[in-house]
Order: sequence, then C-alpha cells, then structure tokens
Amino acid sequence: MARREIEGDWVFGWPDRKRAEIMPSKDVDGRVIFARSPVLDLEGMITPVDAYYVIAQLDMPDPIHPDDYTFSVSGEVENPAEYVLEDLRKFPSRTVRAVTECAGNDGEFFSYMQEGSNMKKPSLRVKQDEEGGWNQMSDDGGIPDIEDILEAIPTTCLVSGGEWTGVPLREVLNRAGVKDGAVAVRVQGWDRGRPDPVTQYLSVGRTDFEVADPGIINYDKGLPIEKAMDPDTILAWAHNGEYLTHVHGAPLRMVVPGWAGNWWVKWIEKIEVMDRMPDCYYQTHYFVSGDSPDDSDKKPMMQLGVKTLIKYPRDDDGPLPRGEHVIRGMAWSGEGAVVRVEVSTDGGETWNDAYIEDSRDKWLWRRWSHVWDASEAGEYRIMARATDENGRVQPQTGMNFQRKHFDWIVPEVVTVE
Ligand SMILES: Nc1nc2c(c(=O)[nH]1)N[C@H]1C(S)=C(S)[C@@H](COP(=O)(O)O)O[C@H]1N2
Ligand SMILES: [Mo]
Repeated sequence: MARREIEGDWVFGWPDRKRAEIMPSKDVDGRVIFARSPVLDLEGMITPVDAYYVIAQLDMPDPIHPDDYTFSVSGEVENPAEYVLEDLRKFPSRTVRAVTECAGNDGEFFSYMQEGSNMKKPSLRVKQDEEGGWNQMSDDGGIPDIEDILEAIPTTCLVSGGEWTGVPLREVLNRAGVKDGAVAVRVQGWDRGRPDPVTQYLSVGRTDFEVADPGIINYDKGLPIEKAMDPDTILAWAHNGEYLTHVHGAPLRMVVPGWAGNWWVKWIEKIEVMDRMPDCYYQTHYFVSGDSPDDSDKKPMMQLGVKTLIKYPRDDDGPLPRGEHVIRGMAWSGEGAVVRVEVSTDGGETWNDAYIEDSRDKWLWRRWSHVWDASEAGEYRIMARATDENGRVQPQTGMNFQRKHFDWIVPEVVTVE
C-alpha cells in the first residue's frame, strides 16, 4: 500500500502530522485569490479556515476596517437604514454549521462520466502552490485557447464545511419592515470587476459562443424572499469561532445553507428589498441551467443536489492487501440532512447501508463508513450514494451546459491483491 508522507509540521514545539492547508493561487503581490480545499486530508466536519476553499469571481476588493464598516438596507422597506457591525449584536444571534460548495465543484466529472469518454479522471489530490488558477487565465487580456483551458487546474476540491455566526437576515429585514409585494432581496458586495468570459469557457468546455459582457459590475445576487426569510439564512461575521477573514468576505457575508456557494455573497455593502427579480449577471448569465449556450430558457440554479465524497479508498490508494478495509467519506444535500448512505463494492450490482455518524446539523455534511471484507483478490468498483430527509436520492442534477452542481455517483476502482 502506498505510504503517504504524514510528518512535516511542528506544532507548539512538538512533531505532528502534516497540517492540511489550502492549495492557493496567488496574485502578483502574493495574495491568495483562489484556493482549493484538501478534502481528502481532512477528518472532521468543520474545515479549518486555513484549509477552506476560496473563490472570488471578480477582482478581490480592498479590505475595509471593521470600525469603518457600514452597510445599508433599502428598497421596498418602511425604514431604510444604515448599520455598523456593532448594531448587529443587538439582534438575536444565530450559529449555523453548513457546507459551502461552489456550483462548479467537480464540474469536469460531467464530461468524464459521459459514455465513451476517454478523459483522464479529475484528481482530488493536488499540489500546494499551484501556478495560475482558472480566474487568472486571461490576465493578459487574451482568450486562452481550448488546450490551455482543458489543462487548467481542475475545479475539484471546491467544497468545505464551516461554522458561521451572525444574525438571521430576516431579523434585519423585519426591523426594516418589508413591504407587501417584495419578491427578492438583492445583496451586493463591494467587489467590482468585469466578468471574465474565460470563466464561462472553462465551465462550458468550449470557446465558440458569445458571452454577455455587462461591463464593470459589483458582485450581487437576488435571493428569493422565502429563502431570505429562512431563519438559517444569516449575515455572518464569524467563521469557525473567529472573525471572518478577508478572503471569506470580512466583515460580513451572507450564508445560504443548502444553496450553492455563489449565493453566499461576501463583502456585503448593500441589501436592497425588491418587488421584482433583479437582473444579476451571476444569476441570469452564469450559474444557470440549460442545454446549451443558446438555450432560450436558462434558469438560475439554487439548491445543491445530494452528494457523497469517497475519501477512502480512492483509485490511487491501491493496490490494497486482502482483508478488511473501511470505505469512508462524507455526504451532504442542498435540502437538509442526509439520512442514508449506501455503499457498493461491485459497481452498483448490490448495495449495503453504511454507518452514518450522528449529527444535529442538517446543513453540514455527515461522515459515513462501511467495513468491507475484501478477502478475495480482484478489481472492485466502489460506489456510494446518499438519500436526504426529503427522500431525494443521489444524483439529482442532470447534465447542464455550464457543468454546475455535479452530484453523480463516481466509482473508485481499486485492486485487492
Ligand atoms: N461579493 C462576492 N461574494 C461571493 C463571490 C464573489 O465573487 N464576490 N463568489 C461566490 C462564489 S462563486 C463562491 S463559490 C463563494 C465562495 O466562498 P468562500 O470563498 O468563502 O469559500 O463565495 C461567493 N460569494
Ligand atoms: Mo462558486
């Protein structure tokens, strides 16, 4: 069995196992602008902040000192207001533990899983200090060719689990007095930029189509009022027990449990109650479902499907010695708690219920394991599938042209000798 390096770090003066750290892409000043989470090297449900994935669609904004920070609540409300961070402490607080998953996480697997595909399997084991990153590909202003795009860093490892502390958005909205007829809450970050068409080429896997150019915009999302009023949708200032870090949206970000990461607006400067759906770029042009770029009926994507991550064994863990092995991983859903995980070692012919670790956090992933008696040599196709509390069985998401919300069952092929 391959023996992976575990030594490496000294913690408080003592030798320790290697710490899990993000795999970052940095800008010319050495600042992190994109990072993947080393999901296979983590054990628990809460991803340390240093290992949490990072995405910014536009330019990373300048930080604002928390003492100078204000945000506004306006639009279809009785009492428009401006708040400082300290005002939020007057509201009842709420802590929510939830999985953040980028809509594009594992997107290449849609193509990998197509009949007859001879694509190399996207890897979840990646190196520290990767060069570049998908959001840096057109830094010189040009459009990279399709070869470069296909060789870009895979969009795996864009999922993490966190504990978020803040106040329910509804408390702030109720204080403002939402008028009848409100349908959406537009939340705007102060980060600005011109959406990079390469991001879309990369997710679609083609460059031969027209991408809408809205010019320079702020990042914003129009959250439907029902989800805005959900007590678990919060404005968070803390992450895993510490104040938010800049890359994760300090001083204040939105947390929208169950919905893809792009709804979790960071660096909030404005909350606007609307009587119609706003035309946000990252809602009408990107993060939309459809058959192709010319589909005239593209729809915004919201909650995630149901998904499992097999952490062990993976293809490159083999060959394994004969005997008992523990197949294990995580499972999560965009509509609440995962209640069942099944495991197959014969490519889906037969399934066994896995043990699921107890949890009270319905928005967080759950750990599962299955003791596998691999007493016979051979090649095994290991699969796992989850079911959530609404009875949704994996997978929920069909092929879609931007390759978002991947939740299909991907076999790990392992040899026992
Ligand atoms: N203001 C702002 N918020 C944003 C984004 C952004 O570009 N700007 N990116 C979104 C996307 S696509 C994702 S996946 C999540 C990532 O959150 P994280 O970096 O804290 O993991 O933030 C979301 N919130
Ligand atoms: Mo994302």
